[in-house]
Amino acid sequence: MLIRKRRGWELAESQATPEEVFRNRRRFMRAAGAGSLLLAGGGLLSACDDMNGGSQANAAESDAFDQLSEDPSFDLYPVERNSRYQVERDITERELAGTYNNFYEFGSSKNIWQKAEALPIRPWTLRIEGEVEEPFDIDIDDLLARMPLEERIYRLRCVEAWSMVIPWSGFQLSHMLDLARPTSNARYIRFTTLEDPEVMPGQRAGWYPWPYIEGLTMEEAANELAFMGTGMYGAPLPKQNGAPLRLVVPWKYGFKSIKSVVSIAFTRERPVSFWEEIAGNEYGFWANVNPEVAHPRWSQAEERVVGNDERVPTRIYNGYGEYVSELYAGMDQDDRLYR
Ligand SMILES: Nc1nc2c(c(=O)[nH]1)N[C@H]1C(S)=C(S)[C@@H](COP(=O)(O)O)O[C@H]1N2
Ligand SMILES: [Mo]
Repeated sequence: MLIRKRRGWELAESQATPEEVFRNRRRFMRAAGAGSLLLAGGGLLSACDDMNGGSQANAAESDAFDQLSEDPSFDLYPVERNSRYQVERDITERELAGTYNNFYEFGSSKNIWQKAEALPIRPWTLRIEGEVEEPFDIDIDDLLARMPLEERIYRLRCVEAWSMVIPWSGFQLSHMLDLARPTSNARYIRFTTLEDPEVMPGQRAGWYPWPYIEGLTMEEAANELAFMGTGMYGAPLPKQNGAPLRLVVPWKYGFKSIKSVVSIAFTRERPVSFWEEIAGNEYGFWANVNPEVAHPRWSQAEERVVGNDERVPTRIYNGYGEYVSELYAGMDQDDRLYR
């Protein structure tokens, strides 16, 4: 394996590294999904269960970040790191985070980054609607100019039992709540991904309930950890990672962190999310990371660290219990995942 490990404290280097250097530092990508966690059974075609990955197909030089210098928000980054959020594990190699992705709009393998280059990210308008004082549209670059951008290093735990550690750039979701001015009727937020089958081949597959939708309660959205990602590794968000705007909720399984968001709607009723509609008994609304509640088809007790394939114990709320366990006090263990 040719994957060089970068220690957490080395991030400063990558943060300070100009895009030129990143782009010239192209690496062979072999590792990632190769051969791990082959599961028996699994007749059901659904959510995120491409568990043995697909990035081994990508055993060539990747230009996974070439697009970024053309992004109009390029000069906003890097942004200052918020040191409140520490992760004791190594930061995932940038190349891996940018080439081992789940983005079903572009296909069900992990190797979709080239296809995602077709995603048009400008102009990009975010619609704020539903139970708000006044619905409005905001242009992504106006939004970026108004939000206090910061960097946060968060764990990412996919329901497929692999994990990464990613330095996101973006802003705390609560700042956008202030901007949106929800009414007292708002109990949930429904996030929606762009729908455009012309550029998203996965959306031509009729058996999925497009567009991708995710939801949070207002209390979850107001939690300090809830974050809107606009960049990563000190640069704008690559398209394959959900440019220009995606949710990042690190205490929940990765599928909750919806990519390429075009609408944020405040609702009275709990939204039904994309994977919940496909298989609600496997991918519930709450989807809080919980080593004790197995997925119906596999254990969640351990996770595979993408980059070195180490197996480590999964942590309740993905290690963020001190921030979020209050939100679920009194809720039944199983309900946290399935209901
Ligand atoms: N719109 C959309 N958002 C999505 C997905 C998707 O298929 N479509 N996949 C989810 C899953 S299963 C995971 S694990 C994360 C992966 O984010 P990353 O590719 O940036 O690591 O995105 C989530 N957001
Ligand atoms: Mo996932």
